[in-house]
Amino acid sequence: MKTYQFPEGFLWGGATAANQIEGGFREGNKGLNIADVLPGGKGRLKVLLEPGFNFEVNKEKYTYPNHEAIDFYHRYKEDIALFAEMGFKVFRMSIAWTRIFPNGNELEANEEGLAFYDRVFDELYKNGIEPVVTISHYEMPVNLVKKYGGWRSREVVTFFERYVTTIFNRYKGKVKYWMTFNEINSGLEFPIMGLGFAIKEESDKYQSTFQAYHHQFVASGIAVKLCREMMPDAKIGCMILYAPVYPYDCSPENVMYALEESRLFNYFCGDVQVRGEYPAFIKRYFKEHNIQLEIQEGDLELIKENTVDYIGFSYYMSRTEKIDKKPMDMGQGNILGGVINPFLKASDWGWAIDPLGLRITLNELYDRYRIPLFIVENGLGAKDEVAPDGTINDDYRIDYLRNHIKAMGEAIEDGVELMGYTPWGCIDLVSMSTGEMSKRYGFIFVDKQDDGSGTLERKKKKSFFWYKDVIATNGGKL
Ligand code: BGP
Repeated sequence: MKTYQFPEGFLWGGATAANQIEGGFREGNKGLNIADVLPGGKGRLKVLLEPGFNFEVNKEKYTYPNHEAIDFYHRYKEDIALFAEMGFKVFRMSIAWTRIFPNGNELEANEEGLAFYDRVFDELYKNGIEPVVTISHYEMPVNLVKKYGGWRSREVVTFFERYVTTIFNRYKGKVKYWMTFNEINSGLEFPIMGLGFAIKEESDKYQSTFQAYHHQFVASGIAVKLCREMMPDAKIGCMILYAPVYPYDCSPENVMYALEESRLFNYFCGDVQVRGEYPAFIKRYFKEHNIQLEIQEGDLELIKENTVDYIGFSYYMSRTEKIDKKPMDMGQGNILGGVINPFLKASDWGWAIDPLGLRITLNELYDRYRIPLFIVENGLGAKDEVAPDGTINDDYRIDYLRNHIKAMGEAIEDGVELMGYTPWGCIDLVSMSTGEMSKRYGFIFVDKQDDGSGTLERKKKKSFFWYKDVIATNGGKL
């Protein structure tokens, strides 16, 4: 079997987000964020469209899986010890904005929240693990959503700047790798998570969405600038949800359509954050959809001068497109749309499994941007069973990850500069799109069920031991 060479110092690890692991949703003066008011269940991203949804907690009507999540808030020491046992070099996590500024717009930061992340970072260092921190991972303060309409409002940029200045100041000696907005482009598909608003009106689809993006790009420019000034040794990246878009067939119309879809979804945000300017294709799109951005003096210079150091991205699936798709062509559960690709199998949630697509992605991104890449999410959501002897034999997960790591090895041979790999949900956590616990990604099983029951006990799956070997051999043994 072919073996692969990964660069020395390759950043092997795992990835999570505060709202999906911490729990303690009201502890330490934490305020409510978007994830706290999203009920559990498959339709959770759609519930916002229900008339009268008011971004409040209504426990009579709904359950809220993020409120307790997997209780990392109290169990972080145990979890970090398990990550260290696997040999993690890095751990991707996020800071919950609402632990630091409970309402998002206070003048003073919340010391209890700041102290919590100090404890987590210290514990990571004690275990030889470097944190990789996402500044904003689908955790916008509810107050900013209700009062300001999320990123629609320019004022949110000021609040974000205060939040970023505070955490940079506090953690500047402790965090070397930062990322601004998780899956920034996802707002085009599910705007509530990243942009802080539901698509309700026609203007939200075009005008408000892209105005909100402009505000995020300015916010990102500010974060990069502050990072350079305050932490000259740190690296700061963007974070993109990447899914290569294949044309369904070789008809030039479908090829062009796939190209347009890919540019809008995969490249629009990257072009602004990496190249520092709005690309020509988006200017045409703005014209065609009558979008007029309000741009303040200095915004474009700020964006141009403060581009990111690396590209963090998530990769779960590819997408296949044709212009005249009919409902019967479309897959079940493919969160990004598109038609069924007859060459690929899909996960139980209908996400197309495509390891070669990862090699394609790495090459496409590197060809376009020529800066280091970091795969900060990848993995298989699956239902795991605990056997009567207590073991969890997740060979399907090992297969999935092995094939994706091989694709990374090939891309490195192609010449791609890849910094690291942090598979998603290295410990079972609450699923973003469904709010379920039973959609599991982890190397570590957490005894918690969809209805909230369970002891929260942690158990090592078979993949735990496999991944430990992968890291120990720097990808030599897959
Ligand atoms: C990404 C998000 C994560 C995560 C992952 C898996 O889009 O950044 O927060 O949840 O997808 O998705 P899901 O939990 O829906 O399976």
